[in-house]
Amino acid sequence: MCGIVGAVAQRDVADILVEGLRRLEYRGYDSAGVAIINNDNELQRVRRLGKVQELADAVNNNPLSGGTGIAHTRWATHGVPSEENAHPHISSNNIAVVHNGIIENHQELKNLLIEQGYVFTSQTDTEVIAHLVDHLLKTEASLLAAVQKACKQFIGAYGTVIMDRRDPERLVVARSGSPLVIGYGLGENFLASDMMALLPVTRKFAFLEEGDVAEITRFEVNIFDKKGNAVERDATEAQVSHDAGDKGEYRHYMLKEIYEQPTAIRNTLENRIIDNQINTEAFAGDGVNADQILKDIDHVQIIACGTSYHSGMVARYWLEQYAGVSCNIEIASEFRYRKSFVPKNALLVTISQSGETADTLAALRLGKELGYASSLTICNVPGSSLVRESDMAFMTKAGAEIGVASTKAFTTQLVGLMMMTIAIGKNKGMTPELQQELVQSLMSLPAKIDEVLALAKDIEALAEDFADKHHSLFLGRGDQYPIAMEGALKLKEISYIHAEAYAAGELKHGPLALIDADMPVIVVAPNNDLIEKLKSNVEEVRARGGLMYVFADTDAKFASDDTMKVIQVPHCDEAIAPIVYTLPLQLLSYYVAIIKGTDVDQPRNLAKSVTVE
Ligand code: HGA
Repeated sequence: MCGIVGAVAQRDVADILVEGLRRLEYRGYDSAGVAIINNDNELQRVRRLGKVQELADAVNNNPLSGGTGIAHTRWATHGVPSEENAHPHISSNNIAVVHNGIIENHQELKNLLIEQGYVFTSQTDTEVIAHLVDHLLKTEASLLAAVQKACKQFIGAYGTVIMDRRDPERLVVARSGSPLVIGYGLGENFLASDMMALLPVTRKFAFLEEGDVAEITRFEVNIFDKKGNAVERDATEAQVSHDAGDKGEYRHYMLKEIYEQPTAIRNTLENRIIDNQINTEAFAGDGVNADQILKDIDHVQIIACGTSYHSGMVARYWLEQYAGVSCNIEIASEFRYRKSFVPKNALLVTISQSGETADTLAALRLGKELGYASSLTICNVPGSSLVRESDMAFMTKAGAEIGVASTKAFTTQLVGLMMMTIAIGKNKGMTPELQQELVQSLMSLPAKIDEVLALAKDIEALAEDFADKHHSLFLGRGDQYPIAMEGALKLKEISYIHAEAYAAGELKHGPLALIDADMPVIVVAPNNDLIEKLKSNVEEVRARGGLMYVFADTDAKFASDDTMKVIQVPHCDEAIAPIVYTLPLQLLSYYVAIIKGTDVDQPRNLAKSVTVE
C-alpha cells in the first residue's frame, strides 16, 4: 500500500526521498508527491498522478533543495487518484503531512475545522491531519505536543509524518495501525513505512510500536508511547541485502519470484529439521515454550486474507488429515467483526506475507482478548507487527517479495504450515513413520519444483488460448480446492480475466450453467484418492461443450484431445501436491498476463501489504 519516506539531513534529500519511493513502488499506488523545506524555510511541494518516474522527472526539471522532507506514494482510499488528492497535504502554508491509513472520523473533524475557517483542497481524509495540527499549534508549545494532542482525536489507522516549515529541522511521526520504521544515520535520520525504502542510506532501524509518537531531528530521535512516556525502541541491523529489490535477468519480479521458489523453500526448511523431526525452535517466540504450547493445543483457528487465506485453507485439510486436530479457517475481515466461539486449548494462527495486514493484525488483537490459549504467526517479514505481537512466529524465508501477486510467499507459507502440522501431530498420535514420510516429502520439494518449472514453455503455449477470454473456471477437489482458488486469484489479479474456483463436486449445483466454449475450465488433477471422482466432474464439463486445461499427474491417465489440453505434471507425494500444483497455475497466469500486456508486477487497483482495512 502507500509508501512513506522522510529525512532530516544536512545534505539535499530530494533524491533520497524519490529513490525511497521508487523502492516502495512494488506495493502499488496511484500518485506520488514530495515536500521539502528549503534553506529559506519555505515549503516546496511537487505531486504527480501516476508513476514515481513522473514525480522524478518533475523534480529533475525543477530541483528541490533542502535537508528536511517527506514523500509519499498514495493508494487512494478517500478521494479519486488525482494530483489534488496526492500527499503531502499542506495547511496554512506551514504544515505538510503524509499519511498511510484511514482517519475514520474525518468528516466530523472536517466540519469542526471548516468552522475554524480552514479551506479543504482535497477529497482525502488525510487533509484533516494537516489542518488539525496547524490549528492545535496555535495553543500548543511544540509540533510534538500538537501531534500528540491531534492523535487523541483520530479514530482509525495512521502512520503519519508531519513537518512545520517554521521548525525546519524536525519531523514528527505517529503510528497507530500503519507501520513506520526509523532509520538511523550519522548526523542525519530517516523514516519510512518499510525499511526497504531506506537501505541505500542506512542499515540501522527501529520499529515504532502502536501508539508511538516520535520526534526526529538530525542528531536525535525521541520516542514517546501512547501515554506520552519517553521510551526506547531497540535498533537492529537489517539483514536484507541492498539489492533485494533487483529484477536481475528476469523481465518481471513475479517471474523472478516464481523461479526463486526452490531456493526459498530450501531456505525455509534449512536447520529446521533434525533427524527427520521438526525442530520446534522454528516456532519460537520471546520467553515462550513452543514445544509445550504445541503439545497442549486441541484446536487450531487460522485467520488470514487473500493468498494467505488459501494457504490456511490447505492447512485445514492437512491438520485434520495428518495431525488429527480440528481446525477452522476464516477471513480476517470477517472474523474481526463477528462474535465467535473460542474452543478450549485453541491456537490462533495468523498468516501474512508482510506481517502488517491490517485486518489480520486486528484479528490477532481481538483473538488475544477473546482468550485463545496462544498465538502463532506464519510470516515473511522479521520484526513486523504480527511477529512482534504473536506469542510465536514461524518465519518463512522467502526473501523480499516485490511482485504484488504473491508467489514464493505462498509456497513457503505452505511449507511452514506443513511443518506446523507435523509438529502438532507428533503429540497427537502421528506415527514416526508418517512424520518421517511427510518430512521427506518436504525435503523433496525443491527438486520437484525445478521439474515443474521445466514445463514453462508448454504452459506459455497454453496461455495463447486465454488471451481473448473474459471468464474462466478453476476446479480442484480436497486440498487442491484451495489451490484452484489461488490459481483463480492469480489469474484475475494480473490478467484481469474473471476467474472463479469451485470444488469440482459443486459443479452441478450451479456453475455448470456457465459452461460453453468461451469459458475455459482449468483443472488440477494430482493422482490421489479423489482422482476418479474428479474424472467424473471432467466428463460433466465435456458433456456440456466445455474446453478444459488439465494439470494432471503423469500417472493419472489424462490424455489431450479435442476438448482437453493436458499438461503432464511430474508425479509427487500426495502431501506436497498442493505446493507442486501451485507452480503451473502461477506460470499460466504470468504468461496470460504477458499476452494481455497488463502490468504484471503492479496490477491495477491493487497494492502489496494491505495496511488499511
Ligand atoms: N486515506 C488516505 C491514505 C490512503 C492509504 O493509506 N492507502 O494505503 C488517502 O486516501 O489519501
